[in-house]
Amino acid sequence: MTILTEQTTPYDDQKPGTSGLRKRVSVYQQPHYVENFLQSIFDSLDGVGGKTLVIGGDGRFYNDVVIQIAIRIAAANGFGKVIVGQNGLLSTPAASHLIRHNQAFGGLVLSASHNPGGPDGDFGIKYNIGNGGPAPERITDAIFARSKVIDRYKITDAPDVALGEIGTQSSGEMIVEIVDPVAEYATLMQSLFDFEAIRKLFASGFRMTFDAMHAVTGPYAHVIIEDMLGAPKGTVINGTPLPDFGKGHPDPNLVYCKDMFDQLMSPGGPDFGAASDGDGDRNLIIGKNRFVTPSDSVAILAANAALAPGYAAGIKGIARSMPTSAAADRVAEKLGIEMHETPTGWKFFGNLLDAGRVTICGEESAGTGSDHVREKDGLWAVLLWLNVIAARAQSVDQIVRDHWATYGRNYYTRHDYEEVDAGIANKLVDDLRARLSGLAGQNFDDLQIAFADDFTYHDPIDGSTSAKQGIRIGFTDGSRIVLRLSGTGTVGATLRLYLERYEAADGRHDLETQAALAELIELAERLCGVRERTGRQKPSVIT
Ligand code: VG1
Ligand code: CO
Repeated sequence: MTILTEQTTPYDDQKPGTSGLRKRVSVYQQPHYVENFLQSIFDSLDGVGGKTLVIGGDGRFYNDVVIQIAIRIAAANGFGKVIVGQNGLLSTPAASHLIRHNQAFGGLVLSASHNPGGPDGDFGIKYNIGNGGPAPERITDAIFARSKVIDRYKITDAPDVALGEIGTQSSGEMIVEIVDPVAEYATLMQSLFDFEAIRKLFASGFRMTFDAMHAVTGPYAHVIIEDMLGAPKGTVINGTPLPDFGKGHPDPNLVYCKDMFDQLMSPGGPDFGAASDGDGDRNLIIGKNRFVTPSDSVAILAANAALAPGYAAGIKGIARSMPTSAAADRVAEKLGIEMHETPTGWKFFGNLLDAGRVTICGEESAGTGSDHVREKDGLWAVLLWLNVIAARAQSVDQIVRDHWATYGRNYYTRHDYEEVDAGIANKLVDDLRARLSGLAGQNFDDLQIAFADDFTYHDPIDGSTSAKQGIRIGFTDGSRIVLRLSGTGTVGATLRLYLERYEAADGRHDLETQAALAELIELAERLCGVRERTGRQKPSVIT
């Protein structure tokens, strides 16, 4: 085995977005594209010699190719050991757990998450640091800076590793440990939740369907939900990971999980439906006749977390991303605990979790998690819901209604305009930003603007500042319009418009969401002009 130093030329587009570097597979297939980015990551880290790196991905097309390259580049850069999920698979939360459990230096998560896969789909690489969470901006900025000037990378000529064989191998001087992707994670889940109570729930006839969307959670859900918790075989559907996710779109929302939604809304349907995304960090929760909005789910799980053994001592604080509804804020207020508002993306929760300031975190994009790992965690959210259902002996619908009756309801929706011309989208946001300072105090029908700004986050732990994180227009009655550009899309720009209106505990909670927000949706169009300026009649996706 020899270590080779290969000459290369830089690419100018290797800037990590909200969650790693996501590009079309064809972009990743360009000569040295993967090698350049991986070497840029390793060049941005100090003291990797002899250290351990965790590597795994969601099994999408190109995963197997990139893992072999990553192993050879890691060996050439002096890592002492890599821990790799069998067949290259690790869900994002399981990767986070393995990094922490093994006190690894960091990890590579190979995924484009909820984006479609296959030769015409997307691929992604994300670097996670030793706490198990996505690298903070200070590191991703350094990686991007390095990628723009890189002129060589180091790689070995070692043969491919047998990714299917559990056990220890070597690649050159480096140890390669292939592990069962599920085992450690399942043990962690067992330590947090009342498996006995959930087993009894299933034994009593409670029926559930879990859609793994042909993505990474299949093996996890089969083991945990069917084998360990005793749900009947067949509870988990689409449970075999496929490189193209069965040509589906592994985003667990009401568009791509419409069949499940319809089942849950039908009289003979199951009691509970759930799904997760490509890399297993998102969750969809639907009860019989009740879809749970992700923002509500964060709030409800925070309010009920103490029912699960792992959180019996109570939660320390809650953090939510800025566009996520304020439902969780009301829970934090009632519990008398800290509440934090962070920019979009899990990397901003890491410091708060590490400092022990918060226990539960969440995003409106179907991401919920806790201090058990440093990523959002789809199956964790599903298991916590099951634990709460078992402990309260109530249906999802009852739990949600009770919550609203206690805290009030934050009607909430997100309208996405996908693959918009990037020039138009950027100008729209810039123009709106320029008008923000004059908006406060203005009246629109019976709504008055209380504040309008471009969100800047000041991290209370490390003092860093992240500016331009999305436009917020808040109204005196608690309603809110938020507009931001997605940082995970790979074609053109995606505009996300988030709308929220608060209805007090004694108010009306049974309105259809779009109807409840109709006035605000029209006002958002008057203020932002998304439809007018993009020429779109309606959003691509409404969640
Ligand atoms: C989206 C979501 C964000 C989430 C991110 C990664 O980012 O809005 O909440 O953290 O995806 O999720 P953006 O920049 O496109 O809005 V995942 O499951 O794709 O890793
Ligand atoms: Co994901």
